[in-house]
Amino acid sequence: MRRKVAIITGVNGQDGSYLAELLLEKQYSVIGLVRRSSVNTHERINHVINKEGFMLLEADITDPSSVNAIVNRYKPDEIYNLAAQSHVKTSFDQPNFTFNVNTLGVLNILEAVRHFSPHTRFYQASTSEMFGSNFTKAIKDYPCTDKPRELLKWQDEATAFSPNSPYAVSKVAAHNLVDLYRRSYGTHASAGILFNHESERRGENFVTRKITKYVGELDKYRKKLSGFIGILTDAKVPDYPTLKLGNLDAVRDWGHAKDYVEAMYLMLQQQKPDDYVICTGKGRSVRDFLDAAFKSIGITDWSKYVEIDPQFYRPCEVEFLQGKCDKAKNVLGWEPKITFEQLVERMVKYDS
Ligand code: NAP
Ligand code: G4F
Repeated sequence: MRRKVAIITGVNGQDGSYLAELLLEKQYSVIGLVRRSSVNTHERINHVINKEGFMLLEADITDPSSVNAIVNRYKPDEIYNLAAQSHVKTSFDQPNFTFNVNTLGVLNILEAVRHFSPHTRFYQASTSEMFGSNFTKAIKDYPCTDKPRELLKWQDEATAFSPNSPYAVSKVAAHNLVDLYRRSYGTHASAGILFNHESERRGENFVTRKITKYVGELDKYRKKLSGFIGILTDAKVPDYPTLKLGNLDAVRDWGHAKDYVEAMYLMLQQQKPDDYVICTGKGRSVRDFLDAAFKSIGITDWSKYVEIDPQFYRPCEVEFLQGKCDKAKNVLGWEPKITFEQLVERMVKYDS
């Protein structure tokens, strides 16, 4: 049987590495694209590089020549575009670069598909950041109980976009291009509106991994110390450096990346291209994440370890993201498997 061919851009990123594993398990030939670097950036994919069916090629998605040449040569069944300048705070400092990669890069791939491989199915990594401060709301009544009325808030495919960063604006523009190419040229292009997803492979400057790296290191240090001074209490380890963070009240809907790449794959197996929200449905604050991470190493009061540093505030913040993914559940049959508690525990354990 012919192996399906898939191209993954951003294969050495968090999601790219999980998706490469998934597609190889499904017997795809996977072509992973990486941009040129003076150092080795393959840390997350070292374990797949020599697997049968995997090939690594160099291409920068901002360079149409390299994109055109690869799409024309391999005419893949599927392209998953995961490459991006994906850090929201960085996008305020490097807006042009962010637009070049996140918007023009997408245009380059869509054009390459249109001209050289129109049968190719395309996945675009859209994001819940596109909703910005917007959400849909409803009041839930409990008529037969004394329970107070509850205000419910969420974002789904019907919620209007209201981007709050250059990153989010660049992703809205790319999202609109996907829709335009679908309607104009019949391109089989789908966009996954993914809420935050993390993992043991998450970049170290995203808030979850920044926290678990710190907590993991602290755990190792406390264990070493307890060898000398016995069982440790909640009391702060003397002279231990603090963890400097920004807005602790922001709410995010955090899932595990391994579950989310499954949704990407399912989107491209559908007859009809479409957009899907992918999330867990449960928002938690950065404080909640801190609670869970510190609790996993036996610390309930983390206040002595954490310091607010305004340098991590953003010029414009997204305060609340909590998705509703009924469409993905009904059409794709997708549901997240890894819980928030398991996610935090896995990340802290990996970093300890
Ligand atoms: P990530 O770890 O930052 O990976 C992004 C990858 O893109 C990196 O490997 C990077 O290469 C590559 N890249 C950047 N610019 C490139 C260029 N010009 N040409 C080729 N490759 C380039 O991000 P992620 O968390 O895996 O996210 C994957 C995608 O999903 C991104 O588009 C992101 O915006 C989107 N997304 C992520 C989340 C989330 O919570 N993780 C949620 C919604 C949407 P280097 O390794 O060389 O830097
Ligand atoms: O971990 P973050 O940097 O992720 P953010 O901004 O939500 O973006 C991530 O998720 C998006 C999906 O919604 C993706 F599209 C995007 O590519 C990326 O993967 O920040 C989460 C929250 C923010 O509200 C931020 O202000 O944590 C807050 N925060 C507080 N202290 C911090 C810090 N964020 C970072 N990165 N570093 C801090 O010290």
